[in-house]
Amino acid sequence: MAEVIGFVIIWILVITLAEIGFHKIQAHSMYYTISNQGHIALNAFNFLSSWLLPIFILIVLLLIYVIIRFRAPDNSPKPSPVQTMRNKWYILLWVGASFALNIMFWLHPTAVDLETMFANWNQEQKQHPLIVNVTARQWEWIFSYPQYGVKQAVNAQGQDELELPVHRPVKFFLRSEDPFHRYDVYADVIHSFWIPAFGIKEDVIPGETRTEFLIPDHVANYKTNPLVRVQCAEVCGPGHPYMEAPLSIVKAKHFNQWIARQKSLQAHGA
Ligand SMILES: [Cu+2]
Repeated sequence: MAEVIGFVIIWILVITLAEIGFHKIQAHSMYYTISNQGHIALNAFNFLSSWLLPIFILIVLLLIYVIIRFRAPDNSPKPSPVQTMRNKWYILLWVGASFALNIMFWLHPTAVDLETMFANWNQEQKQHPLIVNVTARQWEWIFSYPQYGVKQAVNAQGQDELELPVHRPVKFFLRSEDPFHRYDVYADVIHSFWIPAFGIKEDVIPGETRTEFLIPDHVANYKTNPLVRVQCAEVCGPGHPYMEAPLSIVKAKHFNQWIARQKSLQAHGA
């Protein structure tokens, strides 16, 4: 019994240290999250991590404890006399606890957060969302803004770029290029639309149209933070690592100026 109590005390001590360390890392976050969807995902990640740390530590401590405690004496060739195969209470506790934890994680964060996301999408649908058509091809991201008649948004150097107004819902339609709608060798391959700062990643599949819905909640720029970019996250050929595009989130006023600039570039055949 004393051994069990000692083990539990050590377990709690290590958990305390690990959780303190984990919260320190969170405070100086390695993540940079600037979308409503991203915050939901990040909170879920943090919640699950803080629950999984004690379980991980329990397993590692048990392993170390068992290795030391039940080590066979150096010069004894015979096996230990009593071999306990089963302990009813141990099995009940282990299975019961695993079951309870899984049910809990399914309810929160999975079901609760999905409900929140669906509610957000219903709400955002009513708020005149910005539509961005995204076309992935080897090896380029093409962004068009059908509500503004902008066919391909580019910067001064003629490179594709994505610009979004802050606090306005945006709906991305994601397609892999298929210029002749033949789903054959002319169609492009599978890509993956990843914006690290938004906490979203969605495969872009030839012949399918997929969507992403979110609200950017900070003015930000790829120049100050490389996580603010579009990156392909599905190996799609030799150009894959360079299949990225800069992203800027700007105030509504600047977005309108940017749209005007895109239209004049387009009019002048740039
Ligand atoms: Cu790729």
